[in-house]
Amino acid sequence: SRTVDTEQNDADVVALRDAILDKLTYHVGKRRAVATERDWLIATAVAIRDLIVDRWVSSTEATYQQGAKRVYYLSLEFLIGRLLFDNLNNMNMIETMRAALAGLDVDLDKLRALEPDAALGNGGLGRLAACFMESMATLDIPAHGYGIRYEHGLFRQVVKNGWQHEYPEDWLAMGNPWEFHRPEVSYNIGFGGSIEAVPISEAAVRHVWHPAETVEAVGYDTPVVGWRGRRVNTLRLWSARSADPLRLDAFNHGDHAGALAEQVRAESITKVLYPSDATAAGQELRLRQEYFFVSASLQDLVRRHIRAFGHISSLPDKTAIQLNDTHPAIAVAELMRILLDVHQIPWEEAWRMTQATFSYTNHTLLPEALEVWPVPLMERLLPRHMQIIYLINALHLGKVRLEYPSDDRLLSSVSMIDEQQGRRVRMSHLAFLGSHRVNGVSALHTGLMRETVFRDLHNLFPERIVNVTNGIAFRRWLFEANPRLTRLLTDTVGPKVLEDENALTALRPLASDRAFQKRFAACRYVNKLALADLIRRELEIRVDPNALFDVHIKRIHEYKRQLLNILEAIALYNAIRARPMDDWAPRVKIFAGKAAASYYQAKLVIKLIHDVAKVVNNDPTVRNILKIVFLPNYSVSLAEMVIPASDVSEQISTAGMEASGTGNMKFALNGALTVGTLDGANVEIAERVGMENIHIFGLTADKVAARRQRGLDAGDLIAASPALSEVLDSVQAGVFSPDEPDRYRGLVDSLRYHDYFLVCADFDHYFATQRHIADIWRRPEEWWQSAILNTANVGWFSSDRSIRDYATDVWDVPAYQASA
Ligand code: DL6
Repeated sequence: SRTVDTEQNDADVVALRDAILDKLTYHVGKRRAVATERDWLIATAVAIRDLIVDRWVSSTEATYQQGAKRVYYLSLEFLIGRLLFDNLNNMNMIETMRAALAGLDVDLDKLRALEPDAALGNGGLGRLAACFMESMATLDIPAHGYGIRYEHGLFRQVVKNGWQHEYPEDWLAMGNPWEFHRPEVSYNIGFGGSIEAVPISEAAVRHVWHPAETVEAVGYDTPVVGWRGRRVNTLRLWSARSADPLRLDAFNHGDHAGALAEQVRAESITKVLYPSDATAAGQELRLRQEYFFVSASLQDLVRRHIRAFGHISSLPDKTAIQLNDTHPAIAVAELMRILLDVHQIPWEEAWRMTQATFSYTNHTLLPEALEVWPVPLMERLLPRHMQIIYLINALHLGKVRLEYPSDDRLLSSVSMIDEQQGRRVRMSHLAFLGSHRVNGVSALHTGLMRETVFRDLHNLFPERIVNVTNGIAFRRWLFEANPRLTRLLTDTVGPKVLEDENALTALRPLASDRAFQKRFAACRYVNKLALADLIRRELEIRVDPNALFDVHIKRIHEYKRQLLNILEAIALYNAIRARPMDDWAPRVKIFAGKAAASYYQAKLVIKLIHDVAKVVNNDPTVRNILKIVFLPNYSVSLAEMVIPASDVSEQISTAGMEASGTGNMKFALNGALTVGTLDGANVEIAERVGMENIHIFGLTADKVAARRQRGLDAGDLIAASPALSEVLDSVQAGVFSPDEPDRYRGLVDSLRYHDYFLVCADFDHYFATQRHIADIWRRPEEWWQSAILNTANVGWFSSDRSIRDYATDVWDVPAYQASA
């Protein structure tokens, strides 16, 4: 049978090679002799896409035939990254493809590196959406993702002299081989205008919205391949265009730019990913983006439902719509509009259907990231929706008033209209009231939701808030990103580890096995060699792959406290200089991440990291004991390279501020030890790996709240910490910024007098914890035992588990079980 297998493999390789050549000729239109690497990439992608399409068609047909309930995931962000390896990996075709391309003298790994990242998201929220799409396909859940096909995704970060600069990213410049343009799938999206009340009986009127402006939404479909091609779902992204391509009369009169003005205005809706990541989003364009994609998606899914089931009334039985944060929350009013105005469903029934259909995930408690839209803007842009929101609110407040007749505080807290700084619509309240389930993304975060932002709504609707802790797609973050470790795992545990995340627990007994530890460490070492090579090529900095790689990669934000990390680096630098002959564990501190373009403090932290790196990396006393590296233009692909090469994972947010984190899970899965606060999902990681295998420090969320109550002046703490005093004094004095000694004066002042993120409060404990980690690093048996136990115990953080939780607790749909 071995011979039969080999022959089959050979036949597969030949068939694939022929298919690629065929695509090169007939899809790309090139001869082999003149084909560029880009041509090969397209031909390869399209060849594999054909195989995917076969599964796609059968998945779609089966869903129609079974009349299955569908899940719709509405998200303004899908941080997909590259798809070539993801698709090959899930189709189990990496090696066949490698061989087929080798026969054509083409290197698969070169093609992989050539593919642009689809960066249609800012950070964790968008990446979670991508992992969830993959898990839904893997678990055989009929699901569609809906979002925006941004022409320019998250900006390209270039660091010049330590300062971040933003440039437009251009992922579509070479075309996108994965997507299918669907010009026939288009919907009109209205904005502005007026409402006409047309009497339809003595007692009733029908509202007709006459928009002042109409934009067309056109669909682009990308197949989403589940593990082993079990199921292929659809990610449908909308692009905007104007109904009329140009005004010919104006053009013919010589007004060439004016003739295109409408087109430009329409297309601007899907031009760029909104750069907000927890910053106030007050721009009209953002609201237009939100309504645009929500309206197109709802029109599309309602049309599909009616085609499959004949009538709108069964919508909630056959449809679950997940609102990924409040960005799509206007969907609640839009579905009400469709039910009331288009299908003439009575209000009570329409509201019941809406609540039964929607559920909403909250991803942040940060006040500046909770969307509120000024009422005048809403009235101007979405007049009919504003009427509906007023009525939902009036009925809701009427019920509350009946139960709590004179509680004005309660009424204003649960109202959808915030009256505090002008009248603004609270999108979180709209999403909450329009949903049957509202979830947080880690146990701690869900608890805080119940106690803080949603406290009063939670008391009114105590069943509504549930927790679904986030997860990550192991296919991408272990199998694809770390093939060496994956091979070790399949050799040791068997192939079931690829199917069932719980199989990782079989590693536990091996954690103290020295021979296994060595094999585990060897995988890391090879990954570190590759990363060291990248650092040398990108930054011309040489790092020692035997040093401890201490990694902090994520969006740059004050609450994520890259500042705490770099201050700790300065303290370590001071200590090394004070006692250069001590037995220091060599360490490379690696940072990467983007700051929102308008977020000055975050950009200043990037500059500080570079300034400190320049001094430390060039100081002969430090020799190679400490190196500091900032890798520019952080992306999904960069994370895939860095995480498997990391020894320490920095998850050091101010407790109570990181809703979950998902990077923390990726590192732990790949065997890095976490240094972290009891924040977000770190809490649950600690529960699973055991407190002895994670390095927790700092104030807890309760203590953070208490400390903030007492005031934010950190004078007493600084005075009590010689190390911190020395660090702050040197930064303030311009030791790291001799070209501009006052550069960090404001930053240090805010730490001294307004330490909102508790950097000073957590500093000493963080510093001591880092030294403890260095001690363990010097005891390899202990280190690798701990690393292996991390990998062994974090199977629960698979996004398959998260999606199973959604399937049972939120959507009421069946999900595939490996053992079934
Ligand atoms: O739930 C995904 C992800 C969490 O892991 C992060 O902790 C959380 O910050 C992020 N939330 C957002 C929303 N805006 N903000 N901030 O990106 O969601």
